[in-house]
Amino acid sequence: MNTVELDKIFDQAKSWVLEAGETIRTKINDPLTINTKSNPNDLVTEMDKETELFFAKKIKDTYPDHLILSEEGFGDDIDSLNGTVWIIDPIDGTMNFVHQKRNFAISIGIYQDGVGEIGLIYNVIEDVLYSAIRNKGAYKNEEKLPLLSESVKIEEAILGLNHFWLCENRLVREQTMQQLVRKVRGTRTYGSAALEFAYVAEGIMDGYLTMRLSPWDIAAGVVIVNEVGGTTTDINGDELNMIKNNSVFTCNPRVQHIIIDDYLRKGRK
Ligand code: 2AM
Ligand code: CA
Ligand code: CA
Ligand code: CA
Repeated sequence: MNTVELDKIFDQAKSWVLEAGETIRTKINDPLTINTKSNPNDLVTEMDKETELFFAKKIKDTYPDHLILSEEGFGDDIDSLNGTVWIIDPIDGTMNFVHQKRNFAISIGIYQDGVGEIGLIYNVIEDVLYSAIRNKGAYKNEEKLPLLSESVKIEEAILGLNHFWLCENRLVREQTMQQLVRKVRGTRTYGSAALEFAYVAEGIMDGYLTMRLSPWDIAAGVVIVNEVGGTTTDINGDELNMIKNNSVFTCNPRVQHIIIDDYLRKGRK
Protein backbone atom coordinates (compact mmCIF):
# COMPACT_ATOMS: atom_id res chain seq x y z
CA MET A 1 0.00 0.00 0.00
CA ASN A 2 1.44 3.41 -0.92
CA THR A 3 1.65 6.40 1.38
CA VAL A 4 -1.25 8.26 -0.28
CA GLU A 5 -3.57 5.30 0.38
CA LEU A 6 -2.29 4.98 3.94
CA ASP A 7 -2.84 8.69 4.58
CA LYS A 8 -6.42 8.32 3.34
CA ILE A 9 -7.04 5.33 5.60
CA PHE A 10 -5.54 7.26 8.51
CA ASP A 11 -7.86 10.24 7.91
CA GLN A 12 -10.86 7.93 7.61
CA ALA A 13 -9.98 5.97 10.76
CA LYS A 14 -9.37 9.19 12.67
CA SER A 15 -12.77 10.63 11.74
CA TRP A 16 -14.52 7.39 12.78
CA VAL A 17 -12.66 7.34 16.10
CA LEU A 18 -13.66 10.94 16.84
CA GLU A 19 -17.26 10.19 15.87
CA ALA A 20 -17.42 7.09 18.09
CA GLY A 21 -15.88 9.07 20.95
CA GLU A 22 -18.49 11.81 20.55
CA THR A 23 -21.26 9.18 20.76
CA ILE A 24 -19.76 7.73 23.95
CA ARG A 25 -19.46 11.18 25.54
CA THR A 26 -23.08 11.97 24.68
CA LYS A 27 -24.27 8.76 26.37
CA ILE A 28 -21.82 8.73 29.26
CA ASN A 29 -24.47 9.26 31.95
CA ASP A 30 -27.06 6.88 30.46
CA PRO A 31 -27.78 3.71 32.46
CA LEU A 32 -25.35 0.91 31.58
CA THR A 33 -26.01 -2.72 30.71
CA ILE A 34 -23.07 -4.55 32.23
CA ASN A 35 -22.12 -8.21 31.82
CA THR A 36 -19.10 -10.21 32.89
CA LYS A 37 -16.79 -12.34 30.76
CA SER A 38 -13.94 -14.55 32.05
CA ASN A 39 -14.46 -13.58 35.73
CA PRO A 40 -16.66 -11.26 37.85
CA ASN A 41 -14.20 -8.36 37.38
CA ASP A 42 -13.88 -8.78 33.61
CA LEU A 43 -16.62 -6.41 32.46
CA VAL A 44 -18.30 -5.66 29.15
CA THR A 45 -21.10 -3.19 28.43
CA GLU A 46 -23.47 -2.60 25.54
CA MET A 47 -21.34 0.46 24.75
CA ASP A 48 -18.26 -1.75 24.15
CA LYS A 49 -20.30 -3.82 21.70
CA GLU A 50 -22.07 -0.91 19.99
CA THR A 51 -18.79 0.91 19.47
CA GLU A 52 -17.09 -2.15 17.99
CA LEU A 53 -20.08 -2.76 15.72
CA PHE A 54 -19.93 0.87 14.55
CA PHE A 55 -16.30 0.38 13.42
CA ALA A 56 -16.93 -3.06 11.93
CA LYS A 57 -19.79 -1.76 9.75
CA LYS A 58 -17.83 1.29 8.57
CA ILE A 59 -14.76 -0.77 7.72
CA LYS A 60 -16.66 -3.54 5.91
CA ASP A 61 -18.68 -0.97 3.90
CA THR A 62 -15.66 1.12 2.94
CA TYR A 63 -12.87 -1.47 2.69
CA PRO A 64 -14.52 -4.85 1.98
CA ASP A 65 -11.14 -6.58 1.56
CA HIS A 66 -9.77 -5.42 4.94
CA LEU A 67 -9.95 -7.72 7.96
CA ILE A 68 -10.78 -7.00 11.60
CA LEU A 69 -9.27 -8.47 14.76
CA SER A 70 -11.24 -7.18 17.72
CA GLU A 71 -12.27 -7.89 21.29
CA GLU A 72 -16.05 -8.10 21.33
CA GLY A 73 -16.84 -10.57 18.54
CA PHE A 74 -17.77 -8.42 15.53
CA GLY A 75 -14.45 -8.98 13.80
CA ASP A 76 -13.16 -11.78 11.59
CA ASP A 77 -11.89 -15.13 12.70
CA ILE A 78 -8.28 -14.74 11.62
CA ASP A 79 -5.11 -16.65 12.39
CA SER A 80 -2.61 -14.50 10.51
CA LEU A 81 -1.96 -10.82 9.86
CA ASN A 82 -1.74 -11.22 6.07
CA GLY A 83 -3.38 -8.34 4.21
CA THR A 84 -4.71 -5.21 5.91
CA VAL A 85 -5.96 -5.89 9.42
CA TRP A 86 -7.66 -3.41 11.75
CA ILE A 87 -6.91 -4.44 15.34
CA ILE A 88 -9.61 -2.83 17.46
CA ASP A 89 -10.36 -2.37 21.12
CA PRO A 90 -13.60 -0.32 21.18
CA ILE A 91 -13.23 0.57 24.86
CA ASP A 92 -9.91 -0.14 26.55
CA GLY A 93 -10.37 0.27 30.28
CA THR A 94 -13.96 -0.92 30.58
CA MET A 95 -13.72 -1.06 34.38
CA ASN A 96 -12.76 2.63 34.35
CA PHE A 97 -15.58 3.37 31.91
CA VAL A 98 -18.08 1.70 34.24
CA HIS A 99 -16.80 2.91 37.61
CA GLN A 100 -15.07 6.21 36.85
CA LYS A 101 -16.49 7.40 33.51
CA ARG A 102 -12.96 8.46 32.55
CA ASN A 103 -9.51 6.94 31.92
CA PHE A 104 -10.62 4.75 29.02
CA ALA A 105 -9.71 4.85 25.35
CA ILE A 106 -10.61 3.69 21.87
CA SER A 107 -7.60 1.86 20.44
CA ILE A 108 -7.08 1.01 16.77
CA GLY A 109 -3.93 -0.35 15.13
CA ILE A 110 -3.87 -0.92 11.38
CA TYR A 111 -1.40 -3.56 10.22
CA GLN A 112 -0.29 -4.38 6.70
CA ASP A 113 1.12 -7.91 6.31
CA GLY A 114 2.05 -7.90 9.99
CA VAL A 115 3.68 -4.44 9.99
CA GLY A 116 2.04 -1.79 12.19
CA GLU A 117 1.33 1.15 9.86
CA ILE A 118 -1.17 3.24 11.84
CA GLY A 119 -1.93 3.68 15.54
CA LEU A 120 -4.79 5.65 17.12
CA ILE A 121 -5.49 5.90 20.85
CA TYR A 122 -8.30 8.24 21.80
CA ASN A 123 -8.77 9.35 25.40
CA VAL A 124 -12.50 9.92 24.94
CA ILE A 125 -13.31 12.07 27.96
CA GLU A 126 -10.24 14.30 27.70
CA ASP A 127 -10.70 14.52 23.90
CA VAL A 128 -7.00 13.73 23.36
CA LEU A 129 -5.99 11.67 20.35
CA TYR A 130 -2.57 10.01 20.25
CA SER A 131 -1.75 8.92 16.71
CA ALA A 132 1.04 7.78 14.45
CA ILE A 133 1.75 6.65 10.94
CA ARG A 134 4.89 4.51 10.62
CA ASN A 135 7.99 6.61 9.85
CA LYS A 136 6.04 9.87 10.16
CA GLY A 137 6.28 10.47 13.90
CA ALA A 138 3.70 10.40 16.67
CA TYR A 139 1.24 13.10 17.64
CA LYS A 140 -0.80 14.16 20.65
CA ASN A 141 -3.70 15.90 18.94
CA GLU A 142 -1.94 18.21 16.43
CA GLU A 143 1.30 18.43 18.42
CA LYS A 144 4.24 16.27 17.33
CA LEU A 145 5.68 14.25 20.20
CA PRO A 146 9.45 14.56 20.70
CA LEU A 147 11.75 11.53 20.71
CA LEU A 148 12.05 9.94 24.16
CA SER A 149 14.67 11.36 26.50
CA GLU A 150 18.16 9.90 26.17
CA SER A 151 19.10 10.76 29.71
CA VAL A 152 16.55 8.85 31.80
CA LYS A 153 18.05 6.58 34.45
CA ILE A 154 16.25 3.76 36.24
CA GLU A 155 16.41 5.68 39.55
CA GLU A 156 14.46 8.52 37.93
CA ALA A 157 12.01 6.37 35.97
CA ILE A 158 8.25 6.13 36.42
CA LEU A 159 6.98 2.66 35.65
CA GLY A 160 3.39 1.66 34.87
CA LEU A 161 2.41 -1.65 36.41
CA ASN A 162 -0.52 -3.06 38.32
CA HIS A 163 -0.42 -4.40 41.83
CA PHE A 164 -0.72 -8.04 40.83
CA TRP A 165 3.02 -7.93 40.14
CA LEU A 166 3.54 -7.65 43.90
CA CYS A 167 1.15 -10.51 44.67
CA GLU A 168 1.99 -14.15 44.18
CA ASN A 169 2.20 -14.66 40.41
CA ARG A 170 3.50 -17.23 37.97
CA LEU A 171 6.00 -15.03 36.09
CA VAL A 172 8.48 -13.16 38.30
CA ARG A 173 9.40 -13.57 41.98
CA GLU A 174 7.46 -11.11 44.13
CA GLN A 175 10.64 -10.16 46.02
CA THR A 176 12.36 -9.18 42.77
CA MET A 177 9.38 -7.06 41.74
CA GLN A 178 9.43 -5.37 45.14
CA GLN A 179 13.11 -4.53 44.55
CA LEU A 180 12.23 -3.07 41.16
CA VAL A 181 9.43 -0.96 42.66
CA ARG A 182 11.89 0.40 45.23
CA LYS A 183 14.59 1.04 42.62
CA VAL A 184 12.48 3.25 40.31
CA ARG A 185 11.32 6.74 41.25
CA GLY A 186 7.64 5.85 41.15
CA THR A 187 4.95 3.58 39.80
CA ARG A 188 1.53 4.29 38.30
CA THR A 189 -1.54 2.20 37.46
CA TYR A 190 -4.09 3.72 35.09
CA GLY A 191 -6.16 0.64 34.19
CA SER A 192 -6.09 1.17 30.43
CA ALA A 193 -3.23 -0.51 28.60
CA ALA A 194 -3.73 1.74 25.58
CA LEU A 195 -3.45 4.90 27.67
CA GLU A 196 -0.38 3.54 29.44
CA PHE A 197 1.28 3.03 26.04
CA ALA A 198 0.26 6.58 25.10
CA TYR A 199 1.84 7.93 28.28
CA VAL A 200 5.09 6.08 27.54
CA ALA A 201 5.03 7.64 24.05
CA GLU A 202 4.40 11.05 25.59
CA GLY A 203 7.41 10.53 27.88
CA ILE A 204 5.40 11.01 31.08
CA MET A 205 6.07 7.36 32.01
CA ASP A 206 9.29 5.55 31.11
CA GLY A 207 7.88 2.03 30.86
CA TYR A 208 4.77 -0.09 31.24
CA LEU A 209 4.83 -3.70 32.26
CA THR A 210 1.98 -6.20 32.03
CA MET A 211 1.53 -9.91 32.49
CA ARG A 212 -0.93 -10.79 29.75
CA LEU A 213 -2.56 -8.67 27.08
CA SER A 214 -4.35 -9.35 23.82
CA PRO A 215 -3.42 -7.89 20.42
CA TRP A 216 -6.16 -5.22 20.57
CA ASP A 217 -4.81 -3.89 23.89
CA ILE A 218 -1.43 -3.08 22.36
CA ALA A 219 -1.64 -2.89 18.54
CA ALA A 220 -2.00 0.90 18.37
CA GLY A 221 0.37 1.54 21.26
CA VAL A 222 3.21 -0.41 19.69
CA VAL A 223 3.06 1.79 16.56
CA ILE A 224 2.88 5.05 18.51
CA VAL A 225 5.66 4.17 20.99
CA ASN A 226 7.86 3.06 18.10
CA GLU A 227 7.60 6.47 16.44
CA VAL A 228 9.17 8.26 19.42
CA GLY A 229 12.06 5.78 19.63
CA GLY A 230 10.50 3.51 22.24
CA THR A 231 10.56 -0.25 22.13
CA THR A 232 8.06 -3.03 22.95
CA THR A 233 8.80 -6.69 23.65
CA ASP A 234 7.52 -9.35 26.01
CA ILE A 235 8.91 -9.33 29.55
CA ASN A 236 11.84 -11.52 28.48
CA GLY A 237 12.86 -9.05 25.79
CA ASP A 238 11.55 -11.31 23.01
CA GLU A 239 9.51 -10.14 20.03
CA LEU A 240 5.72 -9.99 20.45
CA ASN A 241 3.37 -12.21 18.51
CA MET A 242 0.59 -9.82 17.46
CA ILE A 243 -1.93 -12.61 16.86
CA LYS A 244 -1.68 -14.08 20.39
CA ASN A 245 -1.67 -13.00 24.03
CA ASN A 246 1.68 -11.79 25.32
CA SER A 247 3.30 -10.45 28.44
CA VAL A 248 4.32 -6.92 27.48
CA PHE A 249 7.06 -4.44 28.33
CA THR A 250 7.01 -1.14 26.44
CA CYS A 251 9.58 1.45 27.42
CA ASN A 252 12.23 4.04 26.77
CA PRO A 253 15.17 1.91 25.51
CA ARG A 254 17.45 3.62 28.05
CA VAL A 255 15.83 1.55 30.83
CA GLN A 256 15.00 -1.57 28.82
CA HIS A 257 18.07 -3.72 29.40
CA ILE A 258 18.55 -3.03 33.08
CA ILE A 259 14.89 -3.81 33.86
CA ILE A 260 14.83 -6.96 31.74
CA ASP A 261 18.27 -8.31 32.70
CA ASP A 262 18.45 -7.35 36.37
CA TYR A 263 14.81 -7.86 37.32
CA LEU A 264 12.45 -9.58 34.89
CA ARG A 265 14.87 -12.29 33.76
CA LYS A 266 16.78 -12.61 37.00
CA GLY A 267 13.57 -13.02 38.99
CA ARG A 268 11.87 -15.29 36.51
CA LYS A 269 10.12 -18.30 38.04
P1 2AM B 1 -10.19 -3.93 28.62
O1 2AM B 1 -10.67 -2.88 29.50
O2 2AM B 1 -10.35 -3.64 27.16
O3 2AM B 1 -10.70 -5.30 28.95
C1 2AM B 1 -6.74 -3.27 32.75
O4 2AM B 1 -5.71 -3.39 33.62
C2 2AM B 1 -6.21 -3.38 31.36
O5 2AM B 1 -6.01 -4.76 31.04
C3 2AM B 1 -7.16 -2.86 30.34
O6 2AM B 1 -6.41 -2.36 29.25
C4 2AM B 1 -7.96 -4.09 29.98
O7 2AM B 1 -8.57 -4.02 28.73
C5 2AM B 1 -6.86 -5.13 29.97
N1 2AM B 1 -7.30 -6.51 30.11
C6 2AM B 1 -6.88 -7.52 29.32
N2 2AM B 1 -7.46 -8.67 29.68
C7 2AM B 1 -8.28 -8.41 30.72
C8 2AM B 1 -9.15 -9.21 31.54
N3 2AM B 1 -9.30 -10.52 31.37
N4 2AM B 1 -9.83 -8.60 32.53
C9 2AM B 1 -9.69 -7.26 32.73
N5 2AM B 1 -8.87 -6.47 31.99
C10 2AM B 1 -8.17 -7.02 31.00
CA1 CA C 1 -12.41 -6.43 28.08
CA1 CA D 1 -8.28 -3.77 26.27
CA1 CA E 1 -11.98 -3.52 25.59
